[in-house]
Amino acid sequence: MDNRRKIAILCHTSAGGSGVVATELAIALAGLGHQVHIVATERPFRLTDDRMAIAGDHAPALVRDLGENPKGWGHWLKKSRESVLGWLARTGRKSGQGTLHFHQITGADYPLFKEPMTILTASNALAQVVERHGVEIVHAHYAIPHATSALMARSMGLPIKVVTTLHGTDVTLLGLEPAFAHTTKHAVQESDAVTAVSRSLEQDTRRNLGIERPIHVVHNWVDTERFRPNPDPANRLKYAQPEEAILLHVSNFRPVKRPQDVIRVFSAVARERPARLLMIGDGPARRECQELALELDLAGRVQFIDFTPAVERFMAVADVFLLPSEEESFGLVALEAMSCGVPVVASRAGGLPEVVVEGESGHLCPVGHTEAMAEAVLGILADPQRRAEMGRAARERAVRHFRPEHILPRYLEVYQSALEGE
Ligand code: GMT
Repeated sequence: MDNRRKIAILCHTSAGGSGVVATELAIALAGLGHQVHIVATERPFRLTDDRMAIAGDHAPALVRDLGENPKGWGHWLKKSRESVLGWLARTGRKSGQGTLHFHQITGADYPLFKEPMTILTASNALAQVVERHGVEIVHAHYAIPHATSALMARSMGLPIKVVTTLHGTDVTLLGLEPAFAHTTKHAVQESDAVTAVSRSLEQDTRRNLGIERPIHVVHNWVDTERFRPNPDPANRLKYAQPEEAILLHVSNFRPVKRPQDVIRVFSAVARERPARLLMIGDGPARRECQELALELDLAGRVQFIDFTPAVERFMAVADVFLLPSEEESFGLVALEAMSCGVPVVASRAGGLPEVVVEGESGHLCPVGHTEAMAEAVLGILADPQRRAEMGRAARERAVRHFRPEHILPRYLEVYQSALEGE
């Protein structure tokens, strides 16, 4: 796409992959020269201050302008911009100075309303942004409720195309709930273009919702400059003794992640060799995980660390990354770990086989088979040379297939096809 576009991105802001993907996409699009508007209830957690130069607040929308203050872009954006600019140069496309704005969706504060009115307030905020800034494309991340809000804005007669990205649980869990099934199907059917983050999710969407329309598969990407191997013995010593292996899990501790399985896998590993487990993040099942760790006599060997946007610090010290999810449409955290050169032991669920190659960049085991996962971990740890080879293969796979310049053009093609009416 050669023209600068005006794009609004509607996303969830809590610690979760869909918000990460939306944020990274927004930053990269601005880096390419497009005018990008993030519309959300609060600033997405990965859109940290150092990644967004503050140009001032303008009521009612908070507007922060990256383009006018490129010095504030920080290391990541510089690198990302360089890699995207490299891609532009190679493909003969033009670049330019883009802008990134954040618009906060404000709540409806009226005593009659007991329920949150997010669908309405989001579509209203979107309509304002579209009118004020001439937005042409609204990219809704996660069908519920964002695609519905975007469609509502379009039905107000605004000249926008709605692109919806399905991230996983919006289809695999929520889309199946009777409370959401009809509205999710409607959102997917009526969007001008739809993407899914894996082939597996594309197939689940067709199967679960009975959808026949085209769905473009656009995988998650990883910034391989930021997520890179960084062997630093001093950093490692903060978490474990030299002879101890470090296992790592990062998630929002929702039941779908099966975080208790991580504790069980670790328990079996720790019976056989010195090891530590780092559990990063927070969510509904964290307390249960802490209790299970105590019950299994693992106190002192499992460390729970609150969610941090700088997860790469922990990935750099890990020997194996664990992701035993029940469902996982892609597994962005697994890809980030691979990019840091860390082999992954995960469940053979959803799109994970599209990310982790069995026996090469890690191991995939049936969901809930914690003994098999522990064996896989012990196998990797038993042979340091093999572990290093797997780590290299994991990194190579991330670099070869999942860098922004591989994935970003796919989104641009989807935007183009939506503008042309598919
Ligand atoms: O994984 C989560 O709990 C968060 C969730 C989200 O929607 O924020 O992540 C989903 O989207 C990510 C980005 O596309 C994918 O990498 C994750 O695999 C997917 N999570 C699940 O399918 C459980």
